[in-house]
Amino acid sequence: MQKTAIVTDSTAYLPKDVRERCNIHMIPLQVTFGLESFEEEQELTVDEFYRKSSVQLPKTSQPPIGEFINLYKRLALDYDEIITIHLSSSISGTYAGAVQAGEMTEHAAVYAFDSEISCAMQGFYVLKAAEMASDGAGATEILQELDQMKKSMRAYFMVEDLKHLQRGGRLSGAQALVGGMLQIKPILHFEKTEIVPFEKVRTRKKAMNRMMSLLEADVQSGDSIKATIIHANREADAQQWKKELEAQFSTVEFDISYFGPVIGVHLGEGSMGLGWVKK
Ligand code: MYR
Repeated sequence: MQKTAIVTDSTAYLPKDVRERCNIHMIPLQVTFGLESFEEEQELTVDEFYRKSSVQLPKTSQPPIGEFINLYKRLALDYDEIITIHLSSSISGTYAGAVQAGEMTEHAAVYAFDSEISCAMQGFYVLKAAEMASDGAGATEILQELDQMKKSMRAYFMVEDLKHLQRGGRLSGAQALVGGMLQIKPILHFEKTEIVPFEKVRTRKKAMNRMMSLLEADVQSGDSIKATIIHANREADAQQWKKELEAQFSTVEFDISYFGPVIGVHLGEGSMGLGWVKK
């Protein structure tokens, strides 16, 4: 009998059928165009989002705390423990909301996990937690495993234009980029929950090659790895890159995921990333 419920937010971008099959509960973040707000993954598809955002500048917001409280309360009727896994605490108040709601929850212990990342990599944690929970593991065991995974979790990404990240105030250490902001395609990554520049690269192709060389270093260390390409409305490019990656890294299992509306607001269309973790 499963005693631990698994909750995440929409920025893990786990498809609905996967969430349903794996018994994963999801709380959506929101995107606002003018006076109209949409819950991503529920009321706004990725296609609609990129279409709309080409004409109007959207904003994002964390889920209202009531959403967490209501969900945890409902889950507490059936589960002893709840693990709630969220996007990095430095880029959104979502994790803080989960912690606060957890403290207000009775009849179940709520454990909030800061993924210190987002998107498909957050999804890796969620899927592992869900698999362990369905095998009957408790929160302590699951959280230990997630902490272990953190050691090998990697994600690098590039944006077409840094203005989105700057406008949303989600880029730390940006002074490292001053001077060549317009000409470069910086590779970014997470360091201690924050998005920081990793390296300055001049072209998209060079950025993609550099991400491949970073993956190569980990593959060569002998670890068995699974990886995901993440794209912001660049499905064909992602498919093409997947072919190249599969040809170069025959032992790695590759998947394709996407930067959905909330993350898309902050990165901009055309962004691409590559993330991986030890299996
Ligand atoms: C909110 O309004 O609370 C949501 C803010 C989301 C900020 C997203 C910043 C970009 C994250 C990039 C993740 C890349 C993962 C590989």
